[in-house]
Amino acid sequence: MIPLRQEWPAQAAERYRARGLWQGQTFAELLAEQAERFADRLAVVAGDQRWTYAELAARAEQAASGFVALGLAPGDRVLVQLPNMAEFLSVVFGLFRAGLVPVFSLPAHRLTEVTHFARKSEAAALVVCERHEGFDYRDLARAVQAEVPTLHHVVVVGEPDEFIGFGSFGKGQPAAPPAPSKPTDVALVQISGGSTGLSKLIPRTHDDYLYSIRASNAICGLTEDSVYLAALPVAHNFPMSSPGIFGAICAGATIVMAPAPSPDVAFPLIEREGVTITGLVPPLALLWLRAAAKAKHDLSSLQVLQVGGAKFMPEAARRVRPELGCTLQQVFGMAEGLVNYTRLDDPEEIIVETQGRPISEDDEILILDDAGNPVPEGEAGNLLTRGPYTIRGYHDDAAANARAFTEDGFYRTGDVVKRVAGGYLVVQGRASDHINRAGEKISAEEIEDHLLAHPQVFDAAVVSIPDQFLGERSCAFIVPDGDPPKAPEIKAWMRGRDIAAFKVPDQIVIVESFATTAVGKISRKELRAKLRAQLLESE
Ligand code: J2J
Repeated sequence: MIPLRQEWPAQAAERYRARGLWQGQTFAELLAEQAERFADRLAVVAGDQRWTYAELAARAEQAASGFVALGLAPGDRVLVQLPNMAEFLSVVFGLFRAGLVPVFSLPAHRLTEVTHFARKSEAAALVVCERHEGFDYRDLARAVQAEVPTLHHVVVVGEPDEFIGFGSFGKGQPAAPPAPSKPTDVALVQISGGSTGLSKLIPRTHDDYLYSIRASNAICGLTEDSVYLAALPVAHNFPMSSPGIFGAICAGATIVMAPAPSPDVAFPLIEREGVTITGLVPPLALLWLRAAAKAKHDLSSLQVLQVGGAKFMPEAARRVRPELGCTLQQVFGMAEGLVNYTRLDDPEEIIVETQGRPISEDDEILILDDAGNPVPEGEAGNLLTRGPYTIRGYHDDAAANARAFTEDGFYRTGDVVKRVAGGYLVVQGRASDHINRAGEKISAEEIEDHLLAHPQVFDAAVVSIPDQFLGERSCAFIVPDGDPPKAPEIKAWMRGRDIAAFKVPDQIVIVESFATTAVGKISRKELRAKLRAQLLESE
């Protein structure tokens, strides 16, 4: 098994510790502490389940016993694919308690993605729910298990069929022995947005992740009286850690799990549970703004609406305070680390016009031109960063690491930003070729690879097209091999590739050939840019 590692140079690590950023605590220790301090306070609400901190800790303890009884050993990886439900927390904290490492997959992921994560992480077990939004995850688990030889166990929240049920999991088993995790160990694995090819694995340590979460709590005003609505899928880094569900646990606050982020589901929950803060991607924020005008529910408890994952346009941002009656907080973050927030007491212009500034004084920011030289203040350039919670490398991917990190450890975010007064960043675009579809990142390369497998496709280029609602949508240009395929056929065929539905191209354009320059073949990047420009011109 390839060990999971995330290491900073000794000097940097010492500084982060000396400055009190890395506090030397693990997630298992955190929950144990909170269960003492906030024993009878409400930790999580989901449907008609309401668990106190003491109850959550007891359930996590039982889950830990179950995982140990399966024969899993500290350091083993467990793929977790669960929607927003209370058990997400008992599973994940059960894994932490047993010294196991959760690897997070989104509910939208399908066989292609889940198999890739399971293989790449050498996962020994998979935890899924029975079904969600009409999809049966047991079928998926069966197919993944057939492909991945290390995947010995499947645990199902709900009716397990031939698998292990989470209902009585760990009951009557001996207590899990103390897990030997160190704060510098990898606590969990996040998934990259995947700017080139398949998603990469992002190992985060207890020290670094907990620092980013605690510092986020301070910036977002999370206290034990806060009620956090988990509207976005909690496996994603934003609702997990900025400050998200883990921030809520760190604060002794209450998490309300929304099964869906739409206003008809979320608004009644806000009223019933007195939700004070939540996070959305821009298209959802637009939906909420539209629905708020005729909402029958009392949303007055909501103090902070965080919006991030993709650029929130100033015109929409400006509407949040008057129409929703709460403070907008823009969040520009990435699963690799760096998170920027507008501060709650910032002037309205900063909140509306910028994507915030870094969490930490120790976040180092470089904004460079394509030749690698710093751009003058206020001009756009490529954003690079390193700091106390930004990774120094992906798991087991030397080629990606060589591309994405400089020799002195800066992460090339692929984002193009400008820095304005006060160190605030404004996202201008990006250098890398992915599509940010409503906050879901799609790698152009990954989709092109799928398209090239189609017998009637000679060549394919996938680009992002501005979209009023989604922010961006995906468009696939296809050069046919013989008879041109029809767009609906291509879409249906893509759906059959067992990939997340958001990756199926929104638009398909058949072209005779891809233009090449007189000199010869142009790069993929130039080609995509050219095709995008042609399409936009013709519209
Ligand atoms: C423009 N682009 C943004 C924003 C992210 C908090 C919030 C979001 C994420 C996230 C996260 C953006 N405006 N406000 O992990 O903890 C784009 C950038 C960035 C990429 C990272 C968090 N907020 N982006 O979205 O790993 O291109 O994390 O590099 O999914 O999303 O995507 P991801």
